[in-house]
Formats: sequence, C-alpha cells, structure tokens
Amino acid sequence: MEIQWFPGHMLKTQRLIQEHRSQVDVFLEVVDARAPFATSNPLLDELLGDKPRVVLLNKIDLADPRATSAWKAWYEQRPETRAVLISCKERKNLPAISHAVNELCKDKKWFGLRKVRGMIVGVPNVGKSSLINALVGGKKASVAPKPGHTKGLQRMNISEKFDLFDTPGILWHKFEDPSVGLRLAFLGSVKDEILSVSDLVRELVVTLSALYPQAFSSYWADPVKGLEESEEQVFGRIEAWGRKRGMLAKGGEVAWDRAYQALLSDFRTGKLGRFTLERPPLR
Ligand SMILES: Nc1nc2c(ncn2[C@@H]2O[C@H](COP(=O)(O)OP(=O)(O)OP(=O)(O)O)[C@@H](O)[C@H]2O)c(=O)[nH]1
Ligand SMILES: [Mg+2]
Repeated sequence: MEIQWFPGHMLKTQRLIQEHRSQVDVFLEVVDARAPFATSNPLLDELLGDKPRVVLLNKIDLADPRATSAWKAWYEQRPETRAVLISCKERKNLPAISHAVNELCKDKKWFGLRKVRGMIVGVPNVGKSSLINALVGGKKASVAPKPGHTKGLQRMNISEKFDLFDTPGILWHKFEDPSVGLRLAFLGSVKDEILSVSDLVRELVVTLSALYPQAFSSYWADPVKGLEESEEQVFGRIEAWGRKRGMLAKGGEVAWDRAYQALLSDFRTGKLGRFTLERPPLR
C-alpha cells in the first residue's frame, strides 16, 4: 500500500518556517511516542539549520509503557539530542520542557533580558496545538483529531518568559520506506480521505499482531501468527472483532465499513490498548 500526501499548504508552511527561523531561539519538535522515527520529519534537519532543538515525544498515555522506557533510555544515551517524554492530554512531564529550553538558552547573552522565542514543529496531528493548550492551561489553540487542522503560523504568549509559535503539520514529498508511510497513516498524520481505510486496517491488524501477539486475545480465540497470517485470517480477525462489537448489517453479516472505521478509531484513541509501533535501534 503506497501512501503519499504533500498538499500545497505544507510547502507554504515550509517557506514560512524558513522565513521566521531567524526570530526563533529554540525549536520544539513534537513526535508521536508510538513511532518516534516515522513521525520525525527528515526535512526539518535542513529547515531548522543549526538552531537548538528539543524533541518532545508526545502521547505517552497511548504508548506501551515498556517501549516508552526503552525509548527514554535510548535518548538518554544520546546527549546531543534533548528528548522529553510528555502527554499533553494528561499534562505529564510538562515542566521538563521549560527546563530543557532554559538549558539550551541559558548561556545566550540575551537570556533573562527578553522572552525566549520558541517554535513548535512536526508532522500533522502529533499534538502541536495541544501542547500550547497544555502549557497555558486553557484552549488557546484550536485542536482536532485529524491532520492538517492548524492553518498558518500563530504566535502565542505562554508566560512572561516564553512565547511560542504554533505551525501547521508538515510531511515530506516521498516516504522512501513504505512502512514509514503506513505508521504515519495508522497514527492519523495522513488525511484518511486519500487512503483506503480497509487496506489500512488490514495492514494495522497484521502489524499489531506481529508486535503484540496477545493484543487481540480477548477478541480472537485462536493464536495470532503475526506476519505469517494469511489474508483470509486477517479478514477473519476483523470479522470476529466487528461481530464481538455488535457491528452487524442486515442478514447478520458484519458491517465491514463500520468495523474498519471503528477498529482504526479504537486504535488511535487507545481503546484497543497501548501500543508502540517502533523500537529503538539496538545500536
Ligand atoms: N491521548 C492523547 N491525545 C492527544 C495528546 N495530545 C494531543 N492529542 C490529540 O491528538 C489530536 C491532534 O491534536 P492537535 O493538537 O490538533 O495536533 P496538531 O499537531 O496541532 O495537528 P495539525 O495542526 O493538524 O498539524 C487531538 O485529537 C488531540 O486531542 C496526548 O498527549 N494524548
Ligand atoms: Mg495544530
């Protein structure tokens, strides 16, 4: 399943980030803790240049806690990358962000004399606008459970010491590795309207079964064989899941479209469980 999504507003955002770069002291790159690599945009290395950057692994409330610990340990071995694990929803670990920002800026000659200016960047739907709201404790930025929600740059006053730009999520032209495109799509960073939701959900079931063979044990009695599953078995699993959830059409058939949508939505909102789609590299 090949996935590509690079609408015009992303190119525009890229230019806006470049134009505003000189006004920014520190970039806050938000990624999804369930797939920190796939949700990290390779274009940013070029766009942000040598400006200081903090990587924020958001949505840890949805990620597998064991995998999150492994990611934390992996980033700790890389002092050149400052990473902070957070949940905007549960407002977890937010003070660590200003600590990391201050550490990066404290030796600058302007530090303490004027506000620190930050810019939040990242792929769509990772929680950039939610981060603004979590930091100010209100609803300053508009948030939605779909990608491409924020349009245009917006400068927000976070505190007496900190201003932050919110930016629209951006992707890149081509996902060289198709599994990266898939992970972005599973997590809702690609517009669903350009995808075949049924194909996507079948890929999701195969992926989750391989990573978490026990994940669906309450829905499916027979053991999952992960990547060795046949197409028919995967269909069978979605059918069993839909049936168990009472999604039936006339005549007792499973209402397939509803089942696909609901499974995807339950995965994204964590109702299916807490899963992480990537593990840190061994070296
Ligand atoms: N469970 C959970 N959901 C979150 C968290 N942070 C954000 N969300 C949800 O993720 C969805 C996207 O959040 P936004 O803040 O709009 O994401 P964004 O990165 O600004 O998206 P774009 O503006 O489209 O690029 C919303 O449904 C949020 O409620 C989190 O820490 N945990
Ligand atoms: Mg936004």
